[in-house]
Order: sequence, then C-alpha cells, then structure tokens
Amino acid sequence: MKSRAAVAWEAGKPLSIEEVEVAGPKAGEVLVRIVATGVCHTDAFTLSGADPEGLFPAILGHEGGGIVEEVGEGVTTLAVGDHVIPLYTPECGTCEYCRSGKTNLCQRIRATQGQGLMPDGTSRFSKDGRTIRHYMGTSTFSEYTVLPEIAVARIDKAAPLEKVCLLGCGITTGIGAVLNTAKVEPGASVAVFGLGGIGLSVVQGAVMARAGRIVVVDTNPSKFEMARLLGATDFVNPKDFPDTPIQQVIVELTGGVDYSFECIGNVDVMRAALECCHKGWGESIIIGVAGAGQEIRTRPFQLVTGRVWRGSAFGGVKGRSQLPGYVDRYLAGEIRIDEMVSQELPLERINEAFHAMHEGRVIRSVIRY
Ligand code: NAD
Ligand code: AHE
Ligand code: ZN
Ligand code: ZN
Repeated sequence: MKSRAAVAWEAGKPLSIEEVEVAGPKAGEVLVRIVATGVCHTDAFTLSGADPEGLFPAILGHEGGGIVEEVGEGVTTLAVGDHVIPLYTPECGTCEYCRSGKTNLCQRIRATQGQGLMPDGTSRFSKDGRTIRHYMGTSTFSEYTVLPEIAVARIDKAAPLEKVCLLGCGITTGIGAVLNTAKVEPGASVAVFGLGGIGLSVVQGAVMARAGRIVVVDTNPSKFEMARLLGATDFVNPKDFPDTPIQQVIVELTGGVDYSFECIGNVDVMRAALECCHKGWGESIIIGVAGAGQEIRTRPFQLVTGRVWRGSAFGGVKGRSQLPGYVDRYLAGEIRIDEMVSQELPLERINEAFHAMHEGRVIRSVIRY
C-alpha cells in the first residue's frame, strides 16, 4: 500500500515528504495507522548524524499513537481497531531480560531493530524500488507503519491519540526515571538538568514521588515557567554563573541533592549532574543520549565517596504490561500531557517541528496525520 511519510534520505538534511510503499505485515506483525506522533530530541540526534546506529535512508519517529489496521499470521494479542502505542522498547515476556525482573530492556529483536530492519531482517518500506530503513522499530513519521506484535501496547480507546502519543517516549521516560530507576522517596531533593519534554516529565515524576526540593537547571529561562507550573521549586540558569561550575552552585544551594537527572545528552553536564549529588548517597540518572565518540568523566573519588551513576531507558517501563496504566493515569488526571503539547502540525510541516525544538521554542510538537 501507499503511505505518506517524512523520509530522512541522509544525515543533516531536512526530512522529505514522500509517498512510500509499505508492504503488509508478515507473521507476528501488525500494520498500524499512525494518528499522531511527537517529535523527540532523539529523532533530531539521529537525523544529525551523531547516532552511531543512524542508518539512511530511514523513516524516523518513535513517539506515536495509532490504530491497528491489519494483523499478520499468528498475531493473537491485537486485533483490527485496537488503539495502540508503538514501543521502541518491546516486551516479549520470555527473553532472559524480560524474565530477569531487573530491566525493561527486552532484547528479543534488539539486533535487527538497531539495523533498521524487521525481525526477519527485511524492511517493509521502499520508494521506487529503493529500500528505506525502519527506525527504533517504530517509524512513526509514516502514516502507515508495520510493527512486531511484541512492540505494541494496546491502550484505552477513550484516550486522545494526539495527546497520549507522548507517552510513547518523553513523558513516560521522565516519570519512569524518577519512579522506577531512581525510586525517589518523599522529601528527597532533586536536580533536573534540561527542561525539554524529558526534564519536565522528570519534574512531574518528582512531584508524584512527593520530592521536597526540585531544582531545575536550563540555559533557556523560558522553560522555567512550565517547570514552575509542574511543581519545580528552584530555578538555575548556568548563564547567570559564568565563573562557577554549576555543580558548585547547586551544592551551595542544597548541600548536595539526593537525586539528579541529566536530560540533555551533554557529557559535561552529566559530570556536573553526578558531582552535585550528596556525598555518601546521592544518585545521578543519565537519560540524555550523547553522540558517537562522546564519553563521560569524573574523578573516581566521586564514586568512592558514595555517589552513584545510573542510566535509564524508557524510564524503566515495560511497555506492554505497564504503559496502558500510564494512559489510564492520564485519563484519571494524574499525569499531565496537554500542557506539554506546544503546537500541532501536519506532516508536511514536520521540519518546522525540528527547527522549533532546536530554537527552544517548544516543549513538544505533535504531528497529526
Ligand atoms: P529537548 O531538546 O526538548 O530539551 C533539552 C533541554 O536542555 C532544552 O530545554 C535546552 O535548553 C536544555 N539545555 C541544553 N543545553 C543545556 C546546558 N548546557 N545546560 C542546561 N540546559 C541545557 O530534548 P528532549 O526531547 O527533552 O530530550 C532530552 C534528552 O533525552 C536528549 O538527549 C534525548 O535524546 C534523550 N532521551 C533519552 C531517552 C531515554 O530513554 N534515555 C528518552 C527520550 C529522550
Ligand atoms: N542509538 C544510540 C542510543 C540511543 C539510545 O540510547 N536510545 C534510548 C532511547 S532514546 C528515546 O528517545 C534507548 O532506549 N536505549 C536503549 C537501547 O537499547 O537502544 C547509540 O548510542 O547507539
Ligand atoms: Zn524519544
Ligand atoms: Zn523480552
């Protein structure tokens, strides 16, 4: 079938709106009509060419909401008409990782997913006979996309897909990093570096965890208003302290925080986020994704003296079993999404979403097909 899609033909170039060919779902796969998709910084990261796994041409996008249009042979847990969120972190339930009880990082299809291919090693996308790669197993920048059954969460049909699509990545990642990875306890102090869709969702998670002080750090002070609305208590713009390392500013303000979260993808900020943690027990969670060749550094003494460095992917959330509950909590008014949607755009204007993100003018843009 034909589908409208935004194709990334090569790194560093704007996306190109095309009519592409989508092959039907094979065994264990489903065809989904994407109704709406967010644009996450990770899409921009891969498009920039900094992603060691970035392959082109590809159809990017991983923060979608849609409706199942067709199911392949052997699919038993999804049906035509189901409302769904695609999962870049699938949940097969049976691999070593799923069974461990220690991680959400199902590895069942990770190898082919990283190559931009379906589990059978082929792509469902093409244009004039040229193969186009999938991306993160989701490719939500195509109106029709094919997904493995294990990479689809079925959700309540009452949920507006143009809002809950953001639970496909940003909002779940931020909230989950607080609740599942850090396990922030009531009264704890928290520092959040970077106030995009991820960092603001960390703020939201910290409020849910009943954190005490929530210090937010961003070089773009226009982000502070939304952070305040969500419950942040202290606001730090590193540009106001040109001569003082930002970790020192935060330690002077708080005595060292119990938990910090890096939501930018900047390895120097990752160091600052670790070093602003309280001696003896402070934990820093890396959420930001850094480019090929980038490495983190600190004095080992920082860890010897009790600080802990962790990372978090998709907030530690198991998509098939736990994401529907996040949708329910949105419907119950317990998770805020609407405020995070700064603008809705048609697919044809998707490059404007990337510009707006780079200029810091939006929290999230949502593309509606
Ligand atoms: P975004 O671009 O919307 O937000 C980034 C924010 O960081 C902006 O507000 C910007 O002003 C701020 N910033 C930039 N440099 C700064 C600095 N030196 N000091 C302080 N603030 C600074 O991005 P996003 O969509 O929120 O994504 C954030 C990061 O999280 C990206 O690296 C993305 O790839 C990553 N990410 C990771 C996961 C995961 O599962 N681990 C999931 C989603 C996104
Ligand atoms: N391809 C990159 C890594 C990108 C990365 O870390 N992705 C996160 C999700 S970001 C969503 O916005 C993730 O889930 N990582 C776990 C995984 O298995 O990819 C690289 O550096 O190679
Ligand atoms: Zn993302
Ligand atoms: Zn698994």
